Amino acid sequence: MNEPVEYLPLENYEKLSEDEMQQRADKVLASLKTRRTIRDFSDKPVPRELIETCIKAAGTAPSGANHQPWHFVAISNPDIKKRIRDAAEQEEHEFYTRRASEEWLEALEPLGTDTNKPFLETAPWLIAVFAQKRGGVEAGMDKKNYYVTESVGLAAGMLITALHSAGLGTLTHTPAPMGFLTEICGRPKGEKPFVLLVTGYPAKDARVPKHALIKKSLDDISTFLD
Ligand code: IYR
Repeated sequence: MNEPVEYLPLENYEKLSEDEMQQRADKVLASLKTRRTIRDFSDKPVPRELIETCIKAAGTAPSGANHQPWHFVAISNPDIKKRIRDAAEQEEHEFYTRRASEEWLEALEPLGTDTNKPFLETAPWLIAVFAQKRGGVEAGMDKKNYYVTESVGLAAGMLITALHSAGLGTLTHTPAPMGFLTEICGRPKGEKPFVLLVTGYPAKDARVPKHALIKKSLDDISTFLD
């Protein structure tokens, strides 16, 4: 027979007035509106503890059956960053010269991206996010995980939000394919690289493509059935 579910009272719920709720939502929006994906990073070091705190924040994300099917590898070691840059640039060269369709290259044109990825060495931290096919609610378990992509996507979004809120710039980088990250980061074969988050301070002269400032309106992105 199944064990009965054990429940605990909900704790730490912050009850706010409607005015306070709106003010909080306005503040979150104002902050998130200032987030930009950047590719020009300063080499100024960022304390490891700040990165640890942001990873802990990401680790609070909801996940299928609460299996938390993610692993974050935070890299500041210059030799490892160089290995990652070399491998990524090799893949990107293939992508830009052979693999990408005309349509894809056209979509990327306004972003000004190319094979060259100096930020992979300049930025103080790279955070490789891995998705685990198997795991479980506790470390060391080996059960099937569920909604892995959705769960890791949510955690990655929360990581970006945490890093941005902490005053860091980020680049959501997806060198394709990124299988090389599994080997360089020493992760098991059952873990799939999900995204490589580049983070640090923006360079003094950091620029962003105008294209990235186009944001769809509320009407474009939502429907209310009330
Ligand atoms: N991975 C390549 C290409 C690239 C693809 C998309 I979709 C982007 O939004 C940006 C870049 C690169 O990093 O250059």
